[in-house]
Amino acid sequence: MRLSAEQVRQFDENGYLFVPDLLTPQQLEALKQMVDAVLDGTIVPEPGKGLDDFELQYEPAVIGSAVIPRRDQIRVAFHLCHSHPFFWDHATRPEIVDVVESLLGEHVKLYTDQMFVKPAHHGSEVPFHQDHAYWTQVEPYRMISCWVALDDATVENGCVRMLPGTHKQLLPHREFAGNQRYGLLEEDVDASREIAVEIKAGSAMFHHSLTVHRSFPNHSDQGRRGLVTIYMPADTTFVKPWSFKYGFQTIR
Ligand SMILES: O=C(O)CCC(=O)C(=O)O
Repeated sequence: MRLSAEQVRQFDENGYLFVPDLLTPQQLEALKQMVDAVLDGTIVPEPGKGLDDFELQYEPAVIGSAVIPRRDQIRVAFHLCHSHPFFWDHATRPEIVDVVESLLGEHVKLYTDQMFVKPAHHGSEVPFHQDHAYWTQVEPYRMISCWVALDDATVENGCVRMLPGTHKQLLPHREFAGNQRYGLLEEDVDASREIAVEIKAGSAMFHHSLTVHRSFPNHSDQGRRGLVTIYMPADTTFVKPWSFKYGFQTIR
């Protein structure tokens, strides 16, 4: 779906855009089944990738627990689209890339994906950050993430929270201890402007790589998974070396 001029204007103003019903119920169901299989370890990456398992980050408070299922111990799964063709097909879906093209122009490269799992009861927070603080190898500072909800994302289970209009400049980030080693503190931003973006499963939010956002821990009974695919304009300049092992392929 190409965006309307009004949707592009909203994105330019806020630095993010909600897109309802991006996936059909059938597409969502197929995606959830594959994600469950990744989390349960019942599928493995495509042969030839040199990987025994997907690239996973675990929740430190529960890693290795004998009583909590593996799927509820995982915090983030990285680079699924580079490890299994099903997720490549998701990252290059016309429904998503059409929206990205409306925002970035007609030549688009795929960077990667990250699945933020946030399991029920012990999903941990993601502190305030701008994605581009991790990607300063590329200029201009303008990449796009598509965050697709696999479960209903609510205030209770830790939906993503955006600071509208913060996509105009890169803020100095700090080194943190813990999972997310680099981010912003509350005092670095105007947190009073924060919007909790609740998203129904199958719907999506697209955000600019400079828009400040975070998510809270999940203390609820409902898991909250979001699959994020990340794109850059194909004419991006690499101002510093970025030896990303999967490379950056032009997908449109
Ligand atoms: O899903 C989350 O909780 C965080 C998402 C995020 O930080 C991102 O999409 O860049």
